[in-house]
Amino acid sequence: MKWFSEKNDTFALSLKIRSRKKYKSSFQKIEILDSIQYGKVLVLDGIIQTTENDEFIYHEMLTHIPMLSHPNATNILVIGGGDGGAVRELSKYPSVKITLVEIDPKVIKIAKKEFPNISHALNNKNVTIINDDGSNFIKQKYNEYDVMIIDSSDPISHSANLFSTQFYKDAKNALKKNGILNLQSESPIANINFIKSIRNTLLSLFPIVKHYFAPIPTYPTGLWSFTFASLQHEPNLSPEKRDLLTILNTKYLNEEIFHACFALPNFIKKVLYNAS
Ligand code: SPD
Repeated sequence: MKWFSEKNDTFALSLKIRSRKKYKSSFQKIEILDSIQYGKVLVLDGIIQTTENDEFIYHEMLTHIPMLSHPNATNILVIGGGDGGAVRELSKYPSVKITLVEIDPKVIKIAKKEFPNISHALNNKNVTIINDDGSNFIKQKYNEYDVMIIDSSDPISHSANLFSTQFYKDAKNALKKNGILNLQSESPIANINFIKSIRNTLLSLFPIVKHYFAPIPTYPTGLWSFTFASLQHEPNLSPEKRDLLTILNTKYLNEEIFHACFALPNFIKKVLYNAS
């Protein structure tokens, strides 16, 4: 048996694997691993995106926190997320219309074949798939979406635009006035200053900016952040939404975690809120 390692300048995460398939698209290298610990794994340009055994934590936390906080989200935009995990979670809400904008059609094709339990909702009638760069796509959109989910890869290569000030301005315009923007915002242990810079940019556009955290064992450092931004809505679990959460069939998120995930460890508070 072999090992796969995701390596950056300072550390590596290794998985023992049974097999490794390699593909190439016009955007990136795509690999499918069969790992002992985490099941099948989607890797893009050497970076782990999705594993069968821990993806539920990431996708539930990325989608349900904003969806449950919004009083009535029906028109949803997902940027990135070609594996379909975010769309699967969003499809649990009645009467939603979901648009997925994924730059790389090959990721969707491979996800449908290799990860049916993650990608199945991509075939739903209420899901529209558009292959485009999300940062271009939202430039033509005004006052349209209730919730926007940014399910990007790390801020390099074609994903870098999805962390830019211009992108956040365009996202604000694309959202309805009571909309919520929610993004994956990297590891607080690897780069808390990056989260701080996202925070400062978003605070220049939205009065409400909140960060929350979850363990994602296969992302570097294992602790991951999400950032929630809105003009009107704070993260909130109303009594009706509490009832809805109990029937979403989530494996990670529950009422206690909904509240606890916003509790910030001191080292994060210190940087994000200049707390002593
Ligand atoms: N370090 C990798 C972070 C990737 C976050 N996005 C993953 C997309 C899964 N739908």
